[in-house]
Amino acid sequence: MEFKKYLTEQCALVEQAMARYMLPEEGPLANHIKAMRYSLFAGGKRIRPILALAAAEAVHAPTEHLLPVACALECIHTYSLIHDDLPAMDDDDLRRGKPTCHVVFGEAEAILAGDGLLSFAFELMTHPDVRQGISPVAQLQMINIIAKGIGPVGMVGGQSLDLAAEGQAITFDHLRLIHGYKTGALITASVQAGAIFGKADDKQFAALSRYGVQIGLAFQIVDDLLDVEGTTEDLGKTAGADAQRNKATYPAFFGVAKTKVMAKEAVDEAVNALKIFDAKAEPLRDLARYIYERNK
Ligand code: GRG
Repeated sequence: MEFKKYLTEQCALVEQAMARYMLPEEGPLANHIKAMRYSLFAGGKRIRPILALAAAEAVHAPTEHLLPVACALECIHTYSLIHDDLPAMDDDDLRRGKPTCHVVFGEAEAILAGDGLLSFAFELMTHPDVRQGISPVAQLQMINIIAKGIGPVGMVGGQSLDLAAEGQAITFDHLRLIHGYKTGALITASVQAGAIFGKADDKQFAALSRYGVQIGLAFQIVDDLLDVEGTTEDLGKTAGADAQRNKATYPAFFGVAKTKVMAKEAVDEAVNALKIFDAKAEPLRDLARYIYERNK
């Protein structure tokens, strides 16, 4: 119950910050900004920003000046969803319970809305507010880690591998590689960004990185499971889409029961990685359990 309250409060904090930092829908660019805002404010669990804030909290850092970076992580995540849903990629018409960006604004504007959100994320990460909580060197290090996590040897590379693997017989090792890049890299980078902002020492940074890798893995395994067991209504996106596209997934390799065990193992390993931290890391531990138990 206490964690549920924490999650609601952190989600509200992120929503308020996004409302504060996001461009207003006015002037000659109103339609472009409207498309960005449409997908950004369509709901979403806000897991990546909340993870960044919780990682900073775990090393006893005040998080107020991390908020622009938290918002940037959500902008990046939203851009990836908009582009993932495009006809040239997964061609989905439902996301976060609403028609996808390209259905509402057209394909070209949806591409630009994604590009706009990605670029705006870099404005947010270099926002003057962030500099009040971090040295310029650490800020650069944080931006570098996020850029790597979302780039060619991260999320974008993972998406490329994922598309190439569609309909192909791939090995489990290759599936793990895809998941690690496509989903895990941004989640890990979110945790690491919070750690750097919070001035984590080397040992703390290594532990938080191990945590990030494991929850990234758990997140994607559960996503695979929800595609099989969840409903379109709960998920806000089309259930059963992986099977329809003949995608390799954990349940396709191992069946549902074993996949659940594997997700739980990843969560346990994530929690285990946090044993050097005190009670301030409790939200991170709870977030790992939440990732396993979520139904959307
Ligand atoms: C197009 C560059 C590019 C990358 C796409 C994120 C991604 C890579 C594709 C999305 C496809 C997908 C379903 C991936 C599985 C994991 C995932 C990112 C799920 C959606 O994230 P949630 O559950 O969504 O955090 P909300 O809506 O809650 O933010």
